[in-house]
Amino acid sequence: MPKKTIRGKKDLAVNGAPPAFAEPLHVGRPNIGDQERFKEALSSILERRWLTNNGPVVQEFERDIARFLGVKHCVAMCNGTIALEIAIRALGLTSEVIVPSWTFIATAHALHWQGITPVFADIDPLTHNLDPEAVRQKITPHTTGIIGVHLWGRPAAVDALHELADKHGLKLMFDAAHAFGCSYHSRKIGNFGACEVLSFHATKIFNSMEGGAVVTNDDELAASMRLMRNFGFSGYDNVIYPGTNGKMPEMNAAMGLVNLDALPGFVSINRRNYQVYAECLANLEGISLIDYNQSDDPNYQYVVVEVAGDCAISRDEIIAALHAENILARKYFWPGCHRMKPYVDIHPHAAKDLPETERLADKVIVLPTGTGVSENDIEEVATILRVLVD
Ligand code: T4K
Repeated sequence: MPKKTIRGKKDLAVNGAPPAFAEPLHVGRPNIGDQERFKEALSSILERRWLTNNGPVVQEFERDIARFLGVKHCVAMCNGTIALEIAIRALGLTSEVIVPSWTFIATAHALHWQGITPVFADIDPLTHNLDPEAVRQKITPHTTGIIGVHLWGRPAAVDALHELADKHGLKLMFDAAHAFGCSYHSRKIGNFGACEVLSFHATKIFNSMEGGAVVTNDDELAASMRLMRNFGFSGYDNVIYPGTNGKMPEMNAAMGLVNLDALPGFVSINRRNYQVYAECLANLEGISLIDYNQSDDPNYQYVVVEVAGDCAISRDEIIAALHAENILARKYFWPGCHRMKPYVDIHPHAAKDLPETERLADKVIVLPTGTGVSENDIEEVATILRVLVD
């Protein structure tokens, strides 16, 4: 709960006043469903003494996720990053793969970690997603695939990327870490490309504490990913694939099942939060909230604003002022993967081909939302923003 009245700049914490919130207001506070049901599920797991290695709860979780998304296979994993790595390997990607730089670092790392070069293509400033024309310009004889990201849960340019991949004989997959439950042309995200990767990290709208999955309609791909997540074992004593340990523990699947039932409630709170932000921030000079298209079934996981170049105060000053109030807004995904050390080493001049990414990286703020954030909290955040840009 906010605890002070703000009438002007002198009431702000950056100017010596007490912070608006006694406890931090987070962007990624976990949404948690029925705690009693989770505790019961945990007791059963302990009684059964089957804790991991494709246990019954994981199998139920996989069936429920596949049904919810209308996809043939869900291969549950220990987190989204390992799920990306396994999908990349199972698809046989090598050499160069085109990705956005405007994404969480895991998208690029999952390639780099396996000796594949992520080649960064620029984004469309309106959607924040890969610009297919920029992708086309990055295709070389070494390119083997494209990873689109449905950033903020807004679908990537799925059709155009499919067309491009088909034309050039490239594999296409999607990082759908933000897009659980969202749709593209009335089909759930999860059904596009060769496969799509989900994250169920604690900070995601739908979480299994840690967790992730690859979903696909390709039987062969699903079968090879199942082997790869379990060291390549095909029965006792027989390894037929290179593999790793990507298994989801039973406890995480239990959390996932409880939260899957609660998902409609989480989305409706996020939608309400988004609408309150939209009302409170309307007509605020220099700050604009990104839109969601109703027909894409947005999950409203992220409340993203852009600070205009001519705003009275810079994005970084706003972030500093919000943090002083205990509002832990984030600059996701500043400064762009291409400006992080491992990728500066590989592509020292990447920025010149990424003008939209560069521009956006200096503008974006992600504001707190989720079931832990109330209408009052949002009104207070908006009041502070209004005073800041005044
Ligand atoms: N692809 C994309 C596009 C992604 O965004 C991600 C992950 C991945 C792939 C990889 O999926 P995973 O391997 O993670 O399954 C967070 C998350 O750790 C990460 O999952 C997420 N994207 C990314 C966007 O955000 P950080 O480093 O910003 O997290 P952190 O620790 O600063 O936490 C964020 C906020 O949430 C803080 O204010 C604290 C709060 N929080 C966090 C946790 C873990 C809580 O209140 N409770 C908690 O339990 O990366």
